[in-house]
Amino acid sequence: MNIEGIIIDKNKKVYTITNGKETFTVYSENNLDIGQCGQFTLTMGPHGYKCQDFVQRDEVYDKVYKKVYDSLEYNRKEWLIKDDVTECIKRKGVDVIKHIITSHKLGRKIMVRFHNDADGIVGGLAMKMLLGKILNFQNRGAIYTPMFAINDISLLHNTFKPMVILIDFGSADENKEGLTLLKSAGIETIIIDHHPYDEKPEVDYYISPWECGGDSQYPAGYITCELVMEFTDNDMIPKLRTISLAGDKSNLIHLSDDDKNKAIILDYLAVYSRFPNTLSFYESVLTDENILRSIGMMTDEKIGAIKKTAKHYVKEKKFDGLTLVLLHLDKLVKRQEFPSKSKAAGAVFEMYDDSVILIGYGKKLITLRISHNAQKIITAREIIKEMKRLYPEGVISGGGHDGAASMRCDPVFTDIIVDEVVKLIEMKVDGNN
Ligand SMILES: [Mn+2]
Repeated sequence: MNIEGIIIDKNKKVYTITNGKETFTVYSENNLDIGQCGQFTLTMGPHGYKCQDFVQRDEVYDKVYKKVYDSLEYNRKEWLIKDDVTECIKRKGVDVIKHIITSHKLGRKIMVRFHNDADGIVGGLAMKMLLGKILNFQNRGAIYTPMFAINDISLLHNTFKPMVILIDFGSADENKEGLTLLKSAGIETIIIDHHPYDEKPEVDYYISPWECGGDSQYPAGYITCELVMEFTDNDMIPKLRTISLAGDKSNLIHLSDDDKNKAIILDYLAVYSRFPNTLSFYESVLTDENILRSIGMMTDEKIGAIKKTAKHYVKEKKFDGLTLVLLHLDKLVKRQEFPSKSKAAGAVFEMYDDSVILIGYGKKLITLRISHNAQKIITAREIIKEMKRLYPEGVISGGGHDGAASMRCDPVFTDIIVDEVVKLIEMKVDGNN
């Protein structure tokens, strides 16, 4: 029997070959590699198929790809959030997911990197549930640094047509260097993100609500879940959607306390999980009521303690219809512990009502929280953009959303920049009155 196919897996001399419709387990004396494609001549022996002859033909890859791609059907009903933005994301995103599934089925190496918070974790989990076993990394921070890129290139460079998928980060300018490295190594790159950008990142596929007339309110994990659900019936994914929305405090729909608690638990775990392939761990925690309950108690306690002591580290300034809050984070939060400085700033921010700008600062971090109402005066992104312009050597990196964003600063400059942010806000308030 002759088949046109691709080797998608191997274990010593036993190969898995697909022709796009069926897979064959084949024994071969030849030393072949994953990704090799062409015509295989098979004979059936007492122990299964044996490869008698193999002729490499590169064009077979595209043929098999097309067969698999065209055979993928989506099975879906309505998205949780149904509007023009999600309609557009769906239209553009479904084909990208088809490409990912097909690539995975053809034996390509796929690495998923996700932001280390609830939203990012949800996106990573959805991808894992779609594809099964994948190489996954929790990305420390929201930037794809050259260090991470080199790490990934070294892991992937000898594998068959590798692909990197970044979830919930990768859009801001600071990612350029890392993304350029990936590109130069010939690694196909896909970003699913909802962070805003100045310049659209140059990657092979880019899925973002900002490309569809939306904004950060449509979190990356949520988008990933909905797109993945087009292709799989896994019953955990619908629940993950709302955890993502809760994690990034989206107010597009009403969210339950259970969603909010689970999001906080993922944020908690993310602070401490520094090992590779964390997704299986998160998955098992989310399905274990006992662990959920005990971690839930711990996070409640820690956030409660933060809220209680925050008043000692807070300075407030009242304007007409706006409260400006300065929060000293280094004393409030322990390094490398939950909640992170930015999550602590978020928790304190929640204690205020609708018109508030909070500036949380530590030795080398400034994090901003701006309520929806106050974003009419100025957004967190505008502030960071202006600080980067004024202190290019003081702001090491910075970015985020309109209502929540952070800057890493050279410690020499942090206090100066905080003063400058206050001045800028005062100026804007004056201008508005
Ligand atoms: Mn996010």
